Amino acid sequence: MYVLTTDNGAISLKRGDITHETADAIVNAANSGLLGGGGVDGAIHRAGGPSILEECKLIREDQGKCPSGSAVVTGAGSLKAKFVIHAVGPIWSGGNRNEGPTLAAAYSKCLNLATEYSLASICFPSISTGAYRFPIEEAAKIALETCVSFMRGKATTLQDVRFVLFSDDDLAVYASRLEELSSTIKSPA
Ligand code: AR6
Repeated sequence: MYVLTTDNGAISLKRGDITHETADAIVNAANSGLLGGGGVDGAIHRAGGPSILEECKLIREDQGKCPSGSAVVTGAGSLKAKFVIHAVGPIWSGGNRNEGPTLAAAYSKCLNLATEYSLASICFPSISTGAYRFPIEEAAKIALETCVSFMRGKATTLQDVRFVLFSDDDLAVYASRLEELSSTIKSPA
């Protein structure tokens, strides 16, 4: 079990299919168009049913595309969740196009939205490390640092922040980044 405990709650890692998770919110690695795609996006729309796309279309009509580094909320259709938070990560293009801060912003936006909606649990996939080709070592560090710093520093309703990684290799990368972070965190004297 890979867990880092903070004052607010736990950040944990597991291998699995995010569409099978039970949580208040499941995060989707979406694109700016918000109208579905492959990877985890395709899996969430398939498993959750058509109501998720209908809500995404309404959001598109209302506010246009969702920029990278941001996120929007819909219901979760038939998933075992109350909400899907559709987060748009950056497309990797070498690392000099603000990809790191944009990825951190996408995670922060999800954590802030979950808090705004008074949610206790949230599941993240590894945003941007599939079709968007963000190197997973660096993405994992950014993802975990953003969540740890949020859970340590902010007043939040969140108690359970769960990363659901799709392969053993991805889980191993996240686990070693989490271990590094755990060793740098000092308990108060
Ligand atoms: N559960 C958990 N993780 C999954 C699942 C699943 N069911 N399926 C895939 N992954 P990607 P991105 C992992 O490509 O890089 C889409 O077409 C996958 O192994 O889904 O942010 C969107 O519409 C990888 O580790 O998202 C966008 O156009 C991670 O999820 C674009 O891809 C993210 O891979 C977004 O690209």
